[in-house]
Amino acid sequence: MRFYDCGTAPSPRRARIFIAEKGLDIPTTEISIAKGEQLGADFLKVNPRATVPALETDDGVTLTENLAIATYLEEVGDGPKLMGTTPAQKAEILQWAAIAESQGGTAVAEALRNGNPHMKGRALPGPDNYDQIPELAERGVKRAGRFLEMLEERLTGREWMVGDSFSYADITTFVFVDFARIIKVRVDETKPALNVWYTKMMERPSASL
Ligand SMILES: N[C@@H](CCC(=O)N[C@@H](CS)C(=O)NCC(=O)O)C(=O)O
Repeated sequence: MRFYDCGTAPSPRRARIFIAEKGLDIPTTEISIAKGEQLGADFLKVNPRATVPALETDDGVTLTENLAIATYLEEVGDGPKLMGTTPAQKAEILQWAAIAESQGGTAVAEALRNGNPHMKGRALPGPDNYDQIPELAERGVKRAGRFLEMLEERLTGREWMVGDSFSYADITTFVFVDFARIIKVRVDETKPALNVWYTKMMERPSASL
C-alpha cells in the first residue's frame, strides 16, 4: 500500500489520523499543495482529480475519498473498529461524518478558498481553475459558526459523536472543527459540551498529526 498525504490540508489529515488510530504503518508520500505537486504529472497518474488523500491498495485499486479509504482500512486492517459494529452505529457514524463534511468542512473551505488572496483562481480543489466568489467567503464564516452551534447541541449529554466510543465520526468532526481556526472560528467556553469533547480529542496522540 502507499498513502499520499499532505501535512497542511484537512482532508489528508482525516485519513492520517484514521491510520494512526488503527495502529497501521503505511508507506507515505508527501504531496505539497503549497508547491502545486497535486497538479504535477506524477501525481495526476495516481489521482487524475488532483486531490489528496489517496491510497494505493495492495488490490491494485486507488482510493481518493476519505470514506473509501476508511472503509477499506476498516475491512483489511487490524486495530480498533472505528466505523461501528451494529447496523445502526455504522449508519449513524456515516451520517455524522457526512454532516461534518457538508456543514463544517465545506463551510470552512468556502470561506478560506473564496477569501484568501493566495487562492485566487483556485476556489475549488481539483484540476480545473475556478474564480473566487467573495460572498461565499462571508457565508462560509457564518456557516462555520452555525456548525459549532450544532455540535454543541449534539454533544450535550454525550461523550462521543456516536454511541459510546470514539469513531470515524469524531475524527471527521474534529478535523473540521480544528480547520475552522484558520478562518478564526474557534471553540470556546460559550460551548461547554463541545469544549470538553474538543479538549479530549486534542489530548489524543493522533491529534498532533
Ligand atoms: N472528498 C475528498 C476531498 C479531497 C480534497 O478536497 N482534498 C484537498 C485538500 S483538503 C485537496 O487535495 N486540495 C488540492 C488543491 O487545493 O488543489 C475527501 O474527503 O477525501
